[in-house]
This record gives sequence, structure tokens and C-alpha cells, in this order.
Amino acid sequence: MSEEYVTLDDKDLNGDGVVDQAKIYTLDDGANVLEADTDGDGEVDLIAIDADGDGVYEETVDPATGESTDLTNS
Ligand SMILES: [Ca+2]
Ligand SMILES: [Ca+2]
Ligand SMILES: [Ca+2]
Repeated sequence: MSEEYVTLDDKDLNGDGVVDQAKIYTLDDGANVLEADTDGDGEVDLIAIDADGDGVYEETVDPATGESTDLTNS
């Protein structure tokens, strides 16, 4: 595994005005994964996936439900 963890401590990801804790790591296949704790309880609330590593996230996943949302409109 060659995951790189980066902690973002100054990002408001869901626009509620409160900084959200998040980390980004890169998988061996080049995909970027962002995990965010948007309510500050220490549990990940949102996962975003950039499958091709170009910096644009194509999909988000709600870890509570496993439900994924396609962010692309193509
Ligand atoms: Ca927030
Ligand atoms: Ca949380
Ligand atoms: Ca991408």
C-alpha cells in the first residue's frame, strides 16, 4: 500500500460554516479518495472518489448508507 494521508483542517466541505476534518489519500491505482467528517464526531460522513487521479471527484459515497452519487453529468 502506498496511501498518502493528508489532513485538511481548514476546509468547509458542506458549506455549513464549520471547518470539516478530512483526509485525502491516493490508492495504488492512482485514484484519489477523500474522507471527510462533516459533523466533527470523528466518524467519516462523506467519501469522495477521483477514480482517474485528475483532481476532479467523480463520485461521492455516503458511508452510512453505502449510497453513491455520480458527480459527472456526462
Ligand atoms: Ca462544514
Ligand atoms: Ca462525522
Ligand atoms: Ca477524476
